[in-house]
Formats: sequence, C-alpha cells, structure tokens
Amino acid sequence: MKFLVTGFEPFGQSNVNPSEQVVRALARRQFEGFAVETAVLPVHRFHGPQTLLTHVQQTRPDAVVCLGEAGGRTAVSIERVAINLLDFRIADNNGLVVQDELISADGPAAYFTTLPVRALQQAVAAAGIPAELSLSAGAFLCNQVTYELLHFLAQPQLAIPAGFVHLPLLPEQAANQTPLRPSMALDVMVTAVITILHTLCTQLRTPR
Ligand code: PCA
Repeated sequence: MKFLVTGFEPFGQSNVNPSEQVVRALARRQFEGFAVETAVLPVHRFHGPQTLLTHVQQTRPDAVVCLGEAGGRTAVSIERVAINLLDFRIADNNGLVVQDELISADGPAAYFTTLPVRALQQAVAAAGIPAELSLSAGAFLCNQVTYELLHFLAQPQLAIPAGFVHLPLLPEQAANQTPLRPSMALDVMVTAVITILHTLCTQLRTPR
C-alpha cells in the first residue's frame, strides 16, 4: 500500500510551516505495511494544485493525505469538506490575493473529503493527541488544493480516499506572538500523522 502525504512551504509572516516539517520527517522514515511518498506544495494559486495533481498522477497512491498549517487551531484538525471558493485572507507566495471567485466554474459547491474522518480523529485522540473534526478548511490554498484534488478524483476509475488535515503552529512560531496562540510540538504532530496512516492502512485492508 502506498500513501501520498503532502505539506506546504512557509507562507505569510512565517519562515517555517509545520506541515513541511512533518512531511520531511516522514520522508526519512520506513513504515511497516505501507510506503509513503511525500511532496511539499508551493503556496501559489496555480502551482499549488498543479504540483499536487502531478504527484498524484506520478505516484499513483492508494490514498492521499494533504497537510497544512492553521494558526490558531488547538488540535490536529481533520477536515470534512472543501468548498468551491477562493477568498484569500492574505496574499499567496506570488503576491496574489483572490476574492469571491469559484475554483471550478462547473464544479459542485463543495466536496466531502473521502477519508474515514471519524475513525482517524478517534485514532489520533486514542494515541493521546488532541484531535478534532473541522467543517472548514478556509478559502485559501489548503481548501483550494483539497477541492481540486477531490474534483480530479471524482472520476470513478480514480476513486481513492483523499482529504486534508490542518496542523497547529509549531511552538517556535507561537512563542513570540501577542496574544499567544496554541501550538503543538513537531514530534507530536509526526506521531499524529503516522497514526492516521496506520489507521487508514488498516481500514483500506478491511473488506467492506
Ligand atoms: N496553510 C494555508 C495554506 C498553506 C498552509 O500551510 C491554508 O490553510 O490555506
């Protein structure tokens, strides 16, 4: 079994992104029962989704888990939906701010992610790590790549589970902010994502 796990490069005021760090940590490890391919996506309106879809086509994974940073989140947040909207609250890394635009002119208003979100949230919580289900991935790049991924995979012959997990800030990103914001240590986030992959692996192996 093969998983594609992606993170994002730093954006906004920060020079690190927890999702990139988690993906780099996963790339250095071996797992029993599954292989992990990784990619770091640009925070760029066009190159972000393009890079993701290129990796999906090249690696032909059994499932896709995309990761991103969400400052202010207190837990590992497993997203349930991606909406057909671009409404950037800050510029992407190309300086572009897009407001009130559809991602896909002929696509549905939203897609549910196709990961077993409840089972993943429960597994991460059972591992002793704060985890929650989330109803909004926002309207910036994380939502956009998830929507475009689910739109691409909506063809029956391509149907594989795919979804998005938002991560809190790293402690070093949160440390000097006023007001203070929640954070989570890198090794805890790495354990959470490995727990997600083990749970997915078990679920995909169990005949329905
Ligand atoms: N978080 C942003 C984009 C890249 C990232 O890591 C978001 O939540 O859309």
